[in-house]
Amino acid sequence: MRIGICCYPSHGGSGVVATELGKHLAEGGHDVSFISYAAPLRLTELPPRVSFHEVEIEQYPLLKHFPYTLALASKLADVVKMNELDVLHAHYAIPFGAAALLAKQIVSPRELKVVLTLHGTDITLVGNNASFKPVTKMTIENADAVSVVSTFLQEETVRQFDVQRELNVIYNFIDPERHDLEPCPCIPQCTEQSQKTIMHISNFRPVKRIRDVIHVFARIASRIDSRLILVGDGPDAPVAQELASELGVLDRVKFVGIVDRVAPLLSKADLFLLPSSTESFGLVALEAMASGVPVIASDIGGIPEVVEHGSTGYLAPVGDVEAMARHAIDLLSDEDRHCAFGKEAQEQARNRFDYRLIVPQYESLYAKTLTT
Ligand code: GMT
Repeated sequence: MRIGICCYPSHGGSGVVATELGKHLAEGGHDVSFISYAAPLRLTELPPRVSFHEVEIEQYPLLKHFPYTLALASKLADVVKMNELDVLHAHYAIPFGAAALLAKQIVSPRELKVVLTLHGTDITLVGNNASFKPVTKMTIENADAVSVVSTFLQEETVRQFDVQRELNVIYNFIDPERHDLEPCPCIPQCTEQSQKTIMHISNFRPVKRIRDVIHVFARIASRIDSRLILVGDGPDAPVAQELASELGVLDRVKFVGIVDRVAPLLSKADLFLLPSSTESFGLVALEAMASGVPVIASDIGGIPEVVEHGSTGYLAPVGDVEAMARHAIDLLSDEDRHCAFGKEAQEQARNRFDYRLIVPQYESLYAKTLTT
């Protein structure tokens, strides 16, 4: 098939899923065209059968706000015609789903199928905002096929947008080999390493509850020799720094910034924290598990579909930093249990979320749209 993928190129989970999906599809023999305003973070080089098309953003004095969605729709239509695409796969309803539907109209009567993947905040936050809600609903209703990244998001989409159509659950995925390249974190943590490494990776937006990350870490650090590695960047990064200083743990917090490969860092972690207020799936939690790192997270959204309380990590109510810290301290103080959790996390990540299980589900969805 000839597939176009449009997504956010930045370090959010939807861009990561879209990019890795495109690369695996190309490995499987499909032609894949990425369309975005910048090359996606994990598309550092172009593998065979992959092309990248940049949406140009120009400023005109007349336009106070550049209408990116329209420029994107025009570019999508151009690439559809030029590369003779069969399917346009939009990751995130706003603006990609809407722009893909516009492109479909532009190229009409040429046949083009639009597949939309809803990732989470496009339903729970952004797309649900009154300024976008009618467009989000129209996009979900008019795409040729829609997938969602968890059963939670499936139910939430129906609840918030009152849509009747089929929403196919296709989970996020990992490439086990990528995590294999790194040493199993069980080895250093159980034999040589005395200082424990706690890790958090995100885009530092309010939904990630960065303050909770610092509060949980401060409690852990008061009982266990440990350091906190913060990976990523975003508006709440200064909040983390201020609070860590206030709580007297700043010297044990390291800010790594944005990285394109998280597996090497995860191989150094003993525990991963994800105390988000909402999370439709939690791709970073899955990546941590794939590296054998147990997860302490909020019992919210799609996280319980990924992290199993009491065997691959622990879940606690949103904001319950006491419970999260208690679970973390208990786990880090019991080497046997910590190792068992790490191994179970790695096994579940590989048995349930290997890309070889998930990518064919997208291929079937594309094939289904092309036969209807
Ligand atoms: O909030 C983020 O982490 C970014 C966001 C995105 O769209 O890039 O992530 C969402 O999509 C990921 C990939 O499907 C999911 O794993 C994340 O859980 C989801 N984030 C939220 O729902 C907050």
